[in-house]
Amino acid sequence: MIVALAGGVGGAKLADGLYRTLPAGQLRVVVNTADDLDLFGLRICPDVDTVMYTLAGLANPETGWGIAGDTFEALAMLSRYERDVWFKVGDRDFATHIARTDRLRAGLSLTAVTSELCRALGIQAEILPMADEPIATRLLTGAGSLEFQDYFVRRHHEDLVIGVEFHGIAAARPTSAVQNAVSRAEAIIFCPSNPIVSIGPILAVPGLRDLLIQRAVPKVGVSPIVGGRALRGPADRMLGSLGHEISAYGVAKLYQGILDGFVIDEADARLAGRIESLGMHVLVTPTIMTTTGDRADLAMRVLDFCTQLRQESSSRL
Ligand code: FO1
Repeated sequence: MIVALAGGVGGAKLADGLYRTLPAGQLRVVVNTADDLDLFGLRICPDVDTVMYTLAGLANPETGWGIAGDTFEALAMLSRYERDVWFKVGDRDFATHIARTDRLRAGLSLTAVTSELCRALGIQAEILPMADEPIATRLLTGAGSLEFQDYFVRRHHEDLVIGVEFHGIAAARPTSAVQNAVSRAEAIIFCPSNPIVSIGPILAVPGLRDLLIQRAVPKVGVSPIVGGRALRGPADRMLGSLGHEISAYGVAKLYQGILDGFVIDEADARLAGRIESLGMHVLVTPTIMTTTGDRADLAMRVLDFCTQLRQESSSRL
């Protein structure tokens, strides 16, 4: 069984490749929940839903988030009622949030509700929220402290980020489902998600980083930065404004002491030596996932890399 850590669209693509490559039931994806928000009285979990829709084959291929072919009639009606509709929730997507909120209000945990939704969508992998407690990323910017989706969607992630806070994180604990997944994993893969606001919150759940460090199995990350640029979103600018190198090396350095392998794109081959000096093995390979075939190809290469690391560590014993 393989565990993947993922945030939004980039992470969901590799999770999908792993899902299509591994035997049914052999993938558990631990997903960031610090982007979650309450809107129109509903609980919305964008990263959980992005992974869920992607694995179910429902995701909108143009945006990577939301549902393919969704309509926006409910949002248009809300606009007539003069409600602010900057966060584009489609009609079918609304149904997910209604079902989730209904079950949360009935007393189920986010983990249990997510499991119900995944089962209903026929997903044969476990999608595990990183925690059941509500956690909310806030970005400290020149325009003040902003809620994550306010920064990301409403303000088009244009503000310079000078600090990041995960509100509620101190009270959070790894769920028993996440603990169980990590303790049974044969390999752990950090998907190419934003290391600061997607993987960062997962590692900040008290106790989770140590659980990962303690596991003596291959732990491999895939860089979301290629040629000094984020494949999507603000990861490159965020790394820079927070004082990190804007490169695959800058990402690897954030994972130093946790990962033993790092996958970088051929465009970044010259960084391999520096990343190895962080104590990681490096795989240089094409990492850009344009087609669904690319997802499975990358997943296979990452899994082969894990097997190679496992063989090397057992031959050293
Ligand atoms: N991203 C956008 O850029 N604009 C949107 O209007 C938007 C709406 C939205 C609705 C539901 C959902 O699950 C995701 C949505 N996203 C939207 C994506 C989301 O804001 C980000 O991809 C993640 O939070 C970052 O990982």
